[in-house]
Amino acid sequence: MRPDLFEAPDYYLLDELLTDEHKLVRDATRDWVKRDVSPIIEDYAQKAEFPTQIVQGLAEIGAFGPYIPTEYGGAGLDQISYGLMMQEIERGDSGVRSTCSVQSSLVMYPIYAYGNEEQRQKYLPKLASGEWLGSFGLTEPNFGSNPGGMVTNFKDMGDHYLLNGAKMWISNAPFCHVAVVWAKNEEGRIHGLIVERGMEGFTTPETHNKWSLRASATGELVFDNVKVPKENLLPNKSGLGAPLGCLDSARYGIAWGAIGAAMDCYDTALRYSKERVQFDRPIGGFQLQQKKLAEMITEITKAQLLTFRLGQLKNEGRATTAQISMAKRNNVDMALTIARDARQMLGGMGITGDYPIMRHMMNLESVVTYEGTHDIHLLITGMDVTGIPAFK
Ligand code: TGC
Ligand code: FAD
Repeated sequence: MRPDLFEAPDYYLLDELLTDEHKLVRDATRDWVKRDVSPIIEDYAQKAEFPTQIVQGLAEIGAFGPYIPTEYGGAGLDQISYGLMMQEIERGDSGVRSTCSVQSSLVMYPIYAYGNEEQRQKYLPKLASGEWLGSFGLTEPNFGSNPGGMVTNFKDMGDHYLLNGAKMWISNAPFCHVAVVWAKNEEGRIHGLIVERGMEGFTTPETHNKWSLRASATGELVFDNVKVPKENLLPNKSGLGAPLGCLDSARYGIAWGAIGAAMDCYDTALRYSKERVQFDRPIGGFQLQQKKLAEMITEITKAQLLTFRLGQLKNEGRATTAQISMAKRNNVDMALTIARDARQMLGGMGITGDYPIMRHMMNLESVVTYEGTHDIHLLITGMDVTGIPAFK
């Protein structure tokens, strides 16, 4: 890939609304991405391999548990800093941001919010330091958009639980040390269990042949009579609302992350449009190309404003699930449209790994599907404004 010359667009001077801490976190993450992600990411995406060497760096910049209190090893930052971090990391690659989302919002968050003190002390510092990586098992082969139908289950055997079932499409599964797994008890109530690698009957086969998120490892979590110690059940919340509560936090991070991918595509296309000459003038001088660039910066700016306000609401504990859905859906769709237009602006060069656009575009096909599909988020908004659920 060519040198990373990224310059972030800030058309409405949003920087003026950020605190010094926000800017420090954002700039440190941006520098780290330029130094440690951009030079290697294309190669890893082409090889379909997760770059394990960046795990330590992610931990050092605070990307594992940005908003988890420092007493548990987290960075103790606010929600806007968390969002800016996700934006910068996804500017590098959605797969790398995925690893952070899973670790922070889908593994550390439920242990912090639904776990007891012993569980927090045992797992959170190791996850924050990157010594352990986690995964989150909600989706099953027959239950994706409808996780409430899950069939993975556990039985109370007196001194332990016996876990059976399978989860599919699980980020980080192939190498995770621990998995937060959602399963039904004998009464059909959903609970979270912490399953550790090495427990007999627990396997994590990798999912191959993905055209998207190639630098992120995806796999299954398979439970064949796994004996889970009773102390590994998350005691403080149960029901479908427990995993959905984690999704609120991860979807919020994705709303910011998608802006990063869009900014990278826009910035690349803008630079290219000034350099590439056809018919004796830079292609950026043609109205059709200017239309694309003007629409891109307009949509990025709208997404930045939407997300910044959402961050303020999240800091105040007032952001609703439906508001988060709107931002996730809008921003990922916006990024995907920009990636497709930016790719066209680069002509044939747009399909090569010399530029990041095609990789972003393919990654975003997963981002628009996971954490609730584009259509499910529309239905969440529809339900919120009408009061009538249209899922079933
Ligand atoms: P529904 O009846 O609406 O709700 C069941 C219970 O949950 C409560 N609830 C929530 N609680 C907390 N936070 C939320 N966001 C909540 N949303 C709902 C709700 O109040 C109710 O509570 P109670 O006490 O009344 O029982 O549930 P439903 O079965 O009708 O489903 C609703 C629907 C479709 C919106 C939901 O199932 C959904 O969001 N589906 C999408 C599934 C999804 O997003 N899966 C993501 C898997 S994880 C993933 O993709 C990780 S990718 C990671 C990466 O690599 O970055
Ligand atoms: P389905 O639910 O089968 O949906 C198929 C289509 O039907 C979609 O277009 C959907 O919008 C539509 N549809 C479904 N229901 C309705 C309805 N009621 N009304 C209208 N349309 C509907 N899951 C995890 O638990 N943990 C992870 O770490 C994780 N990582 C992932 C990583 C990747 C790369 C991918 C691709 C997925 C990951 N997922 C993970 C799973 C992801 O959350 C699911 O793929 C997603 O929720 C959709 O489920 P599904 O694929 O089964 O599609």
